[in-house]
Amino acid sequence: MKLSLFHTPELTPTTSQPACAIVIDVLRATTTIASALQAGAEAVQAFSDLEKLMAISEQWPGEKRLRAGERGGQKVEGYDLGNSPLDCTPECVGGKRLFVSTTNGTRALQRVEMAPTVLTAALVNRQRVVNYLQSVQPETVWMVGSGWEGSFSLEDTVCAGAIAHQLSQVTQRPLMELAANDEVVAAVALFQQWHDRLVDLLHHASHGQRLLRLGNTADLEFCAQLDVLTVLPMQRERGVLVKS
Ligand code: 3SL
Repeated sequence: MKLSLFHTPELTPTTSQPACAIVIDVLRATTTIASALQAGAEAVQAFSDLEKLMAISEQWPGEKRLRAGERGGQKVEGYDLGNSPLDCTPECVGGKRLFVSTTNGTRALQRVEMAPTVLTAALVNRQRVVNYLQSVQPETVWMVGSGWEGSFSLEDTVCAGAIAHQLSQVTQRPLMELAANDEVVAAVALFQQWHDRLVDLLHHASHGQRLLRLGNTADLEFCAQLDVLTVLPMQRERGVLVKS
């Protein structure tokens, strides 16, 4: 198994595909996807385009769908939900399909949707992703950070580092053997420095600060938790993630 990290969808190669792609958007899309599926949502269907989301979700029974939209950190007007993992209670999302569009996370998903296996990861379900990699041993694994509008993000990088670090521990394979690019080594160093202060790191992150300005302190605290969810979101068909 060889692990690579690409910090943004834009930096992710388009000329080849990995055996397994892992999309990361700690703040907050992949944390929300994990929370929704853990709480019993039937599936999460991701769209980069709001018009397409509206058109496709219109064909779904009204009582079985929720539209979740975020732009600039805020809920899209007229949608049922924004992008807060804290809204994903069993009462709210149980048995429903979430039709979701966010600024960066759904674009990252689209970038790798053709890979044979597509997973989503966040700090909250890190261990579950590591368990999958340890048991399936895909030959090439790409971790794809969502970043923010094309630029690097601390929170996605620290999550990639948390995955690589734990995988190296459980497989007893040195990081230098697992890592296929320098980004993985740097991400592990970031995780090692901040692993016991993840919430502080999220407060330093530029998107963390944006969310704090919008009053989302509780979301940052939730998203900073390591290994609290046991769900593995996996793409079943293009753009549709289910609990595996
Ligand atoms: O960019 C995204 O995909 C979102 O996760 C951003 S936010 O945290 O909902 O603002």
